[in-house]
Amino acid sequence: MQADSLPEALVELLAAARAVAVLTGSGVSAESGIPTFRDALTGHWARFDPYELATPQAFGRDPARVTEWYDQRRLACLQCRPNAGHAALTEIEGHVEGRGGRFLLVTQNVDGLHQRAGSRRIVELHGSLHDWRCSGCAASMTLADEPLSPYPPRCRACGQPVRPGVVWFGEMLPRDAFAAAESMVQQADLLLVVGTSGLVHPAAGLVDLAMDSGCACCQINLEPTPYTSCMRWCLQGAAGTILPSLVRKTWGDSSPA
Ligand code: BV8
Ligand code: ZN
Repeated sequence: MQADSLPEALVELLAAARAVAVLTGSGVSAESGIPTFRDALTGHWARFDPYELATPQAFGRDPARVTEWYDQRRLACLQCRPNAGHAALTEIEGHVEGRGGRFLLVTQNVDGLHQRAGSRRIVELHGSLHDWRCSGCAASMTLADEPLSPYPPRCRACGQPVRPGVVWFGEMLPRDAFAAAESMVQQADLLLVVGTSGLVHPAAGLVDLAMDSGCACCQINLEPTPYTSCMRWCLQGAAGTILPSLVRKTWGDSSPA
Protein backbone atom coordinates (compact mmCIF):
# COMPACT_ATOMS: atom_id res chain seq x y z
CA MET A 1 0.00 0.00 0.00
CA GLN A 2 1.47 3.32 -1.01
CA ALA A 3 1.74 5.98 1.70
CA ASP A 4 -0.34 8.37 -0.44
CA SER A 5 -3.26 5.93 -0.45
CA LEU A 6 -3.49 5.90 3.36
CA PRO A 7 -6.62 7.70 4.63
CA GLU A 8 -5.79 11.32 5.65
CA ALA A 9 -8.15 11.10 8.63
CA LEU A 10 -6.29 8.05 9.96
CA VAL A 11 -2.92 9.80 9.62
CA GLU A 12 -4.26 12.92 11.37
CA LEU A 13 -5.71 10.86 14.22
CA LEU A 14 -2.48 8.87 14.67
CA ALA A 15 -0.49 12.13 14.72
CA ALA A 16 -2.69 13.68 17.40
CA ALA A 17 -4.18 10.79 19.43
CA ARG A 18 -3.78 11.08 23.21
CA ALA A 19 -3.97 7.30 23.58
CA VAL A 20 -3.15 4.65 20.97
CA ALA A 21 -3.72 0.91 21.47
CA VAL A 22 -2.58 -1.88 19.17
CA LEU A 23 -3.87 -5.46 19.09
CA THR A 24 -1.63 -7.89 17.18
CA GLY A 25 -2.00 -11.50 16.11
CA SER A 26 0.24 -14.01 14.42
CA GLY A 27 -0.06 -12.20 11.07
CA VAL A 28 2.36 -9.54 12.31
CA SER A 29 5.05 -12.23 12.71
CA ALA A 30 4.30 -13.99 9.41
CA GLU A 31 6.92 -11.95 7.51
CA SER A 32 9.49 -13.03 10.09
CA GLY A 33 8.89 -16.62 8.97
CA ILE A 34 6.69 -17.71 11.89
CA PRO A 35 3.62 -19.66 10.69
CA THR A 36 0.29 -18.07 11.58
CA PHE A 37 -2.19 -20.17 13.46
CA ARG A 38 -4.26 -20.67 10.34
CA ASP A 39 -1.14 -21.64 8.38
CA ALA A 40 -0.39 -23.91 11.30
CA LEU A 41 -3.48 -25.81 10.24
CA THR A 42 -2.02 -26.06 6.74
CA GLY A 43 1.59 -24.99 7.16
CA HIS A 44 4.52 -27.11 8.29
CA TRP A 45 2.67 -27.73 11.49
CA ALA A 46 0.19 -29.66 9.32
CA ARG A 47 1.13 -32.83 11.23
CA PHE A 48 -0.42 -31.34 14.35
CA ASP A 49 -3.83 -29.72 14.80
CA PRO A 50 -3.02 -26.66 16.95
CA TYR A 51 -6.55 -26.50 18.35
CA GLU A 52 -6.00 -30.13 19.36
CA LEU A 53 -2.55 -29.55 20.86
CA ALA A 54 -3.05 -26.15 22.51
CA THR A 55 -5.18 -27.52 25.35
CA PRO A 56 -4.54 -28.73 28.91
CA GLN A 57 -6.21 -32.04 27.97
CA ALA A 58 -3.70 -32.62 25.16
CA PHE A 59 -0.87 -31.93 27.61
CA GLY A 60 -2.39 -34.31 30.16
CA ARG A 61 -2.84 -37.03 27.51
CA ASP A 62 0.59 -36.74 25.90
CA PRO A 63 2.96 -34.27 27.60
CA ALA A 64 5.89 -35.47 25.50
CA ARG A 65 4.16 -34.69 22.16
CA VAL A 66 2.83 -31.32 23.33
CA THR A 67 6.11 -30.13 24.87
CA GLU A 68 8.04 -31.21 21.77
CA TRP A 69 5.63 -29.20 19.53
CA TYR A 70 6.03 -26.10 21.70
CA ASP A 71 9.78 -26.47 22.04
CA GLN A 72 10.10 -26.76 18.24
CA ARG A 73 8.10 -23.51 17.93
CA ARG A 74 10.25 -21.84 20.63
CA LEU A 75 13.51 -22.82 18.90
CA ALA A 76 12.14 -21.75 15.50
CA CYS A 77 11.27 -18.31 16.95
CA LEU A 78 14.84 -17.89 18.19
CA GLN A 79 16.01 -18.28 14.57
CA CYS A 80 13.60 -15.58 13.35
CA ARG A 81 14.03 -11.82 13.51
CA PRO A 82 11.50 -9.03 14.04
CA ASN A 83 10.31 -7.58 10.71
CA ALA A 84 9.56 -4.02 9.50
CA GLY A 85 6.04 -4.29 10.94
CA HIS A 86 7.38 -4.94 14.45
CA ALA A 87 9.85 -2.07 14.05
CA ALA A 88 7.11 0.32 12.91
CA LEU A 89 5.06 -0.48 16.02
CA THR A 90 8.10 0.35 18.16
CA GLU A 91 8.38 3.71 16.34
CA ILE A 92 4.68 4.46 16.87
CA GLU A 93 5.15 3.80 20.60
CA GLY A 94 8.12 6.19 20.64
CA HIS A 95 6.29 8.97 18.79
CA VAL A 96 3.07 8.72 20.83
CA GLU A 97 4.88 8.58 24.17
CA GLY A 98 7.38 11.20 23.00
CA ARG A 99 4.53 13.72 22.76
CA GLY A 100 3.11 12.70 26.14
CA GLY A 101 0.48 10.30 24.83
CA ARG A 102 -0.35 6.84 26.17
CA PHE A 103 0.46 3.69 24.21
CA LEU A 104 -0.14 -0.03 24.79
CA LEU A 105 0.66 -2.98 22.54
CA VAL A 106 -1.66 -5.90 23.30
CA THR A 107 -0.42 -9.06 21.63
CA GLN A 108 -1.89 -12.54 21.22
CA ASN A 109 1.49 -13.68 20.01
CA VAL A 110 3.72 -15.88 22.11
CA ASP A 111 6.91 -15.48 20.00
CA GLY A 112 8.56 -12.58 21.85
CA LEU A 113 9.33 -10.67 18.62
CA HIS A 114 7.69 -7.41 19.76
CA GLN A 115 10.07 -7.28 22.74
CA ARG A 116 13.05 -8.07 20.51
CA ALA A 117 11.98 -5.22 18.18
CA GLY A 118 12.18 -2.80 21.12
CA SER A 119 8.51 -2.40 22.04
CA ARG A 120 8.23 -1.72 25.79
CA ARG A 121 4.55 -1.14 26.64
CA ILE A 122 3.38 -4.69 25.92
CA VAL A 123 0.89 -7.11 27.43
CA GLU A 124 1.01 -10.74 26.27
CA LEU A 125 -2.58 -11.99 26.47
CA HIS A 126 -1.64 -15.57 25.59
CA GLY A 127 1.65 -15.87 27.46
CA SER A 128 5.00 -16.68 25.92
CA LEU A 129 6.88 -19.60 24.35
CA HIS A 130 9.92 -18.38 26.29
CA ASP A 131 8.50 -18.90 29.80
CA TRP A 132 8.19 -22.53 30.89
CA ARG A 133 6.95 -23.57 34.33
CA CYS A 134 6.39 -26.79 36.25
CA SER A 135 2.85 -28.18 35.88
CA GLY A 136 3.14 -29.35 39.49
CA CYS A 137 4.84 -26.71 41.65
CA ALA A 138 4.88 -23.84 39.09
CA ALA A 139 8.65 -23.42 39.45
CA SER A 140 9.93 -21.61 36.36
CA MET A 141 12.53 -23.34 34.19
CA THR A 142 15.69 -21.72 32.84
CA LEU A 143 15.81 -22.11 29.05
CA ALA A 144 18.75 -22.27 26.68
CA ASP A 145 18.91 -22.11 22.88
CA GLU A 146 18.98 -25.87 22.64
CA PRO A 147 16.13 -28.42 22.72
CA LEU A 148 14.50 -29.20 26.07
CA SER A 149 14.56 -32.91 25.22
CA PRO A 150 14.05 -35.54 26.49
CA TYR A 151 10.32 -34.57 26.40
CA PRO A 152 8.54 -33.72 28.55
CA PRO A 153 11.21 -31.75 30.42
CA ARG A 154 10.98 -32.56 34.14
CA CYS A 155 10.96 -30.19 37.10
CA ARG A 156 14.22 -30.39 39.11
CA ALA A 157 12.29 -29.66 42.31
CA CYS A 158 9.36 -32.05 42.08
CA GLY A 159 9.82 -34.18 38.96
CA GLN A 160 6.52 -33.18 37.34
CA PRO A 161 6.40 -32.32 33.61
CA VAL A 162 7.29 -28.72 32.76
CA ARG A 163 4.84 -26.88 30.44
CA PRO A 164 5.13 -23.85 28.15
CA GLY A 165 3.87 -20.62 29.74
CA VAL A 166 1.24 -20.06 27.07
CA VAL A 167 -2.54 -19.77 27.59
CA TRP A 168 -4.18 -22.87 26.16
CA PHE A 169 -7.73 -23.07 24.82
CA GLY A 170 -10.00 -23.44 27.83
CA GLU A 171 -7.58 -21.59 30.12
CA MET A 172 -8.15 -18.13 31.55
CA LEU A 173 -6.04 -15.27 30.24
CA PRO A 174 -3.60 -13.64 32.68
CA ARG A 175 -5.86 -11.37 34.72
CA ASP A 176 -3.59 -8.33 34.95
CA ALA A 177 -2.70 -8.41 31.25
CA PHE A 178 -6.32 -8.66 30.16
CA ALA A 179 -7.43 -5.96 32.63
CA ALA A 180 -4.72 -3.60 31.31
CA ALA A 181 -5.83 -4.32 27.75
CA GLU A 182 -9.51 -3.70 28.55
CA SER A 183 -8.72 -0.46 30.36
CA MET A 184 -6.56 0.80 27.51
CA VAL A 185 -9.00 0.07 24.67
CA GLN A 186 -11.75 1.84 26.63
CA GLN A 187 -9.74 5.07 26.79
CA ALA A 188 -7.92 4.88 23.43
CA ASP A 189 -8.70 7.30 20.61
CA LEU A 190 -7.30 4.85 18.07
CA LEU A 191 -6.97 1.03 18.04
CA LEU A 192 -4.82 -0.57 15.33
CA VAL A 193 -5.82 -4.24 14.86
CA VAL A 194 -2.96 -5.92 13.04
CA GLY A 195 -2.54 -9.47 11.68
CA THR A 196 -5.34 -11.21 13.52
CA SER A 197 -8.25 -13.24 12.21
CA GLY A 198 -10.36 -11.99 15.12
CA LEU A 199 -11.56 -15.53 15.85
CA VAL A 200 -10.02 -16.17 19.25
CA HIS A 201 -11.83 -14.83 22.31
CA PRO A 202 -11.78 -13.08 24.67
CA ALA A 203 -8.88 -11.27 22.92
CA ALA A 204 -10.97 -10.50 19.83
CA GLY A 205 -13.68 -9.08 22.09
CA LEU A 206 -11.34 -6.16 22.85
CA VAL A 207 -12.28 -4.79 19.41
CA ASP A 208 -15.97 -4.78 20.35
CA LEU A 209 -15.12 -3.09 23.65
CA ALA A 210 -13.06 -0.43 21.87
CA MET A 211 -15.86 0.29 19.40
CA ASP A 212 -18.47 0.42 22.17
CA SER A 213 -16.23 2.94 23.94
CA GLY A 214 -16.10 5.21 20.89
CA CYS A 215 -12.56 4.30 19.84
CA ALA A 216 -11.78 4.56 16.11
CA CYS A 217 -10.52 1.17 14.88
CA CYS A 218 -8.25 0.45 11.94
CA GLN A 219 -7.68 -3.11 10.70
CA ILE A 220 -4.42 -3.96 8.94
CA ASN A 221 -4.71 -7.51 7.63
CA LEU A 222 -4.00 -9.64 4.57
CA GLU A 223 -7.59 -10.77 4.30
CA PRO A 224 -11.06 -9.75 5.58
CA THR A 225 -12.10 -10.78 9.10
CA PRO A 226 -15.43 -10.84 11.02
CA TYR A 227 -14.59 -7.26 12.09
CA THR A 228 -13.95 -5.86 8.60
CA SER A 229 -17.45 -4.43 8.15
CA CYS A 230 -17.42 -2.50 11.43
CA MET A 231 -13.94 -0.98 11.20
CA ARG A 232 -13.52 2.79 10.61
CA TRP A 233 -10.62 1.90 8.29
CA CYS A 234 -9.55 -1.40 6.69
CA LEU A 235 -6.12 -1.53 5.10
CA GLN A 236 -5.79 -4.84 3.26
CA GLY A 237 -2.18 -5.93 2.86
CA ALA A 238 0.94 -7.00 4.68
CA ALA A 239 1.69 -5.49 8.08
CA GLY A 240 5.39 -5.25 7.14
CA THR A 241 4.47 -2.91 4.28
CA ILE A 242 1.49 -0.94 5.59
CA LEU A 243 2.80 -0.11 9.08
CA PRO A 244 6.07 1.45 7.87
CA SER A 245 4.10 3.45 5.26
CA LEU A 246 1.76 4.67 7.98
CA VAL A 247 4.70 5.76 10.15
CA ARG A 248 6.37 7.55 7.20
CA LYS A 249 3.16 9.33 6.19
CA THR A 250 2.46 10.42 9.78
CA TRP A 251 5.91 11.43 10.97
CA GLY A 252 8.03 11.60 7.81
CA ASP A 253 11.54 10.31 8.37
CA SER A 254 11.82 11.89 11.83
CA SER A 255 12.64 9.35 14.49
CA PRO A 256 10.76 9.31 17.80
CA ALA A 257 11.77 12.00 20.35
C1 BV8 B 1 -10.98 -18.67 27.59
C2 BV8 B 1 -1.44 -19.67 22.84
C3 BV8 B 1 -12.47 -18.98 29.29
C4 BV8 B 1 -1.20 -21.08 22.50
C5 BV8 B 1 -3.69 -19.19 22.00
C6 BV8 B 1 -16.21 -16.72 23.09
C7 BV8 B 1 -16.64 -16.96 21.80
C8 BV8 B 1 -16.12 -18.04 21.07
C9 BV8 B 1 -15.17 -18.90 21.65
C10 BV8 B 1 -14.78 -18.65 22.92
C11 BV8 B 1 -15.28 -17.58 23.65
N1 BV8 B 1 -14.67 -17.59 24.87
C12 BV8 B 1 -13.83 -18.64 24.95
C13 BV8 B 1 -13.87 -19.30 23.77
C14 BV8 B 1 -13.11 -20.52 23.45
C15 BV8 B 1 -11.73 -20.20 22.92
C16 BV8 B 1 -11.78 -19.65 21.53
O1 BV8 B 1 -11.74 -18.45 21.34
N2 BV8 B 1 -11.83 -20.54 20.57
C17 BV8 B 1 -11.84 -20.12 19.17
C18 BV8 B 1 -11.01 -21.11 18.37
C19 BV8 B 1 -13.28 -20.07 18.71
N3 BV8 B 1 -11.01 -19.30 23.78
C20 BV8 B 1 -10.33 -19.77 24.84
O2 BV8 B 1 -10.33 -20.94 25.16
C21 BV8 B 1 -9.57 -18.76 25.69
N4 BV8 B 1 -9.83 -19.03 27.07
O3 BV8 B 1 -11.77 -17.95 27.07
O4 BV8 B 1 -11.18 -19.21 28.79
C22 BV8 B 1 -12.65 -19.78 30.47
C23 BV8 B 1 -13.82 -19.61 31.13
C24 BV8 B 1 -14.01 -20.34 32.25
C25 BV8 B 1 -13.04 -21.24 32.69
C26 BV8 B 1 -11.87 -21.40 31.99
C27 BV8 B 1 -11.66 -20.68 30.87
C28 BV8 B 1 -8.07 -18.91 25.50
C29 BV8 B 1 -7.67 -18.50 24.12
C30 BV8 B 1 -6.14 -18.49 24.00
C31 BV8 B 1 -5.70 -19.73 23.27
N5 BV8 B 1 -4.25 -19.67 23.06
N6 BV8 B 1 -2.36 -19.11 21.87
C32 BV8 B 1 -0.43 -21.23 21.22
O5 BV8 B 1 -0.04 -20.22 20.60
O6 BV8 B 1 -0.21 -22.39 20.86
S1 BV8 B 1 -4.64 -18.54 20.77
C33 BV8 B 1 -3.83 -18.74 19.31
O7 BV8 B 1 -4.74 -18.34 18.35
C34 BV8 B 1 -2.60 -17.88 19.12
O8 BV8 B 1 -2.36 -17.00 20.20
C35 BV8 B 1 -2.89 -17.04 17.91
O9 BV8 B 1 -2.45 -15.74 18.06
C36 BV8 B 1 -4.36 -17.11 17.91
C37 BV8 B 1 -4.88 -17.16 16.50
O10 BV8 B 1 -5.27 -15.98 16.25
P1 BV8 B 1 -4.43 -15.03 15.26
O11 BV8 B 1 -3.25 -14.49 15.99
O12 BV8 B 1 -5.43 -14.09 14.78
O13 BV8 B 1 -3.86 -15.95 14.12
P2 BV8 B 1 -4.62 -16.49 12.82
O14 BV8 B 1 -3.68 -17.43 12.16
O15 BV8 B 1 -5.98 -16.98 13.20
O16 BV8 B 1 -4.84 -15.21 11.90
C38 BV8 B 1 -3.73 -14.54 11.35
C39 BV8 B 1 -4.28 -13.38 10.52
O17 BV8 B 1 -3.18 -12.63 10.01
C40 BV8 B 1 -5.09 -13.84 9.32
O18 BV8 B 1 -6.28 -13.08 9.25
C41 BV8 B 1 -4.18 -13.53 8.11
O19 BV8 B 1 -4.92 -13.11 6.99
C42 BV8 B 1 -3.37 -12.38 8.65
N7 BV8 B 1 -2.03 -12.26 8.07
C43 BV8 B 1 -1.19 -13.26 7.68
N8 BV8 B 1 -0.02 -12.72 7.24
C44 BV8 B 1 -0.14 -11.36 7.39
C45 BV8 B 1 -1.41 -11.07 7.90
N9 BV8 B 1 -1.83 -9.81 8.14
C46 BV8 B 1 -0.97 -8.81 7.87
N10 BV8 B 1 0.27 -9.01 7.39
C47 BV8 B 1 0.71 -10.26 7.12
N11 BV8 B 1 1.96 -10.44 6.61
ZN1 ZN C 1 7.84 -28.76 40.13
